[in-house]
Amino acid sequence: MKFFQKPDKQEGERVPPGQHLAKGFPVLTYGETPQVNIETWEFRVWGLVKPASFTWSDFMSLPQHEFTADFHCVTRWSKLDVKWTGIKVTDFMSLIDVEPQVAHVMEHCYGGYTTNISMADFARSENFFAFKVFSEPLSAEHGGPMRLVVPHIYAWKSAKWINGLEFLEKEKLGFWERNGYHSRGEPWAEERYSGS
Ligand SMILES: Nc1nc2c(c(=O)[nH]1)N[C@H]1C(S)=C(S)[C@@H](COP(=O)(O)O)O[C@H]1N2
Ligand SMILES: [Mo]
Repeated sequence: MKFFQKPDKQEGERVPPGQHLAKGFPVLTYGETPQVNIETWEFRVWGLVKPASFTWSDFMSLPQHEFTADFHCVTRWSKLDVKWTGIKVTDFMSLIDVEPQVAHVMEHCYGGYTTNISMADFARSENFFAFKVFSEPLSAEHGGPMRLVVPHIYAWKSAKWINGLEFLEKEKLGFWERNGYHSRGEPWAEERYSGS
């Protein structure tokens, strides 16, 4: 049994260069999987924004949508048509007061992982905070209870166990970005490593 399958023609057009289709849904985590309880779950915003904190029920009172999106890991596996349930980043953004000079965002997580993204790549209506995948509550290993999904960028920017956003004028680098990964990570341009 092979772990990776060659994409067929139709699917092939949706698989970025240098990627193969994964069988199943691999888990890619650096370090331990945090166990996060929704009763005590807290999501904070800070930096160039009016500081605020949100509970699980604050998030659940926002409009919920189904999203179907392809998922591309920089370690060269992709998974097409992942079906998620979540809340649009743009709906969440309407709750907070970000200063006009903000151009970058640092995503923060339970467990300490960070990843940076430009405001232009972040504040898009096709990006979402996911709490279900394939109609089931998101498992801890896939980032439950809540993760970010940014479909148009390599999945290391889709922060699992996300619990905060830091709004910045100048770019700061997150965990993988400090360790040689590209600051943007667009899969069709194969922006895998910094300097590429
Ligand atoms: N907090 C956190 N988020 C993370 C990671 C991580 O190690 N910690 N890994 C990233 C990477 S490299 C990928 S490919 C995806 C993998 O998501 P999955 O484990 O649900 O497949 O999560 C991303 N988000
Ligand atoms: Mo990844």
